[in-house]
Amino acid sequence: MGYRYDDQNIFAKILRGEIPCDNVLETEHSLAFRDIRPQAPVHVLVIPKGPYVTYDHFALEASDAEIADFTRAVGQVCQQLGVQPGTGGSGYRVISNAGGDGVQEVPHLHVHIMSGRMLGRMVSAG
Ligand code: DGP
Repeated sequence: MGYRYDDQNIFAKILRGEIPCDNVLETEHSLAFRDIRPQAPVHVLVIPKGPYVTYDHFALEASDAEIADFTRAVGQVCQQLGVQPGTGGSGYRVISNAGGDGVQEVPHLHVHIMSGRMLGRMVSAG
């Protein structure tokens, strides 16, 4: 079965300017903004502008230009937020939830960049 993109999802509405966001970075193919329900002092979402549902969808079907832009955008956001451990930042975690087991709420690919507190182990049950 192919990927089916719902263009009424909340991030599609943000991309169309129908609802506002706290913008962190915009590039040709990507947008970064603060999560509305932050789970860490720093909690930013990075999304591609294209209609991709999950990370695997994007990784398999996006153009090289989109993939390069998105990957660079994640790096630029980390730089902008000052979280890079290599340059004195306190570190961060990048997460992308997909589907049911991944507990994905919004069906438009996004990576969470979280930082600013000790984030604990990678996965907790429940
Ligand atoms: P998930 O799909 O489970 O990876 O998480 C979706 C995230 O999106 C969740 O942390 C809350 C955030 N979110 C949901 N609606 C909005 C919104 O309207 N604006 C912003 N900035 N974030 C949102």
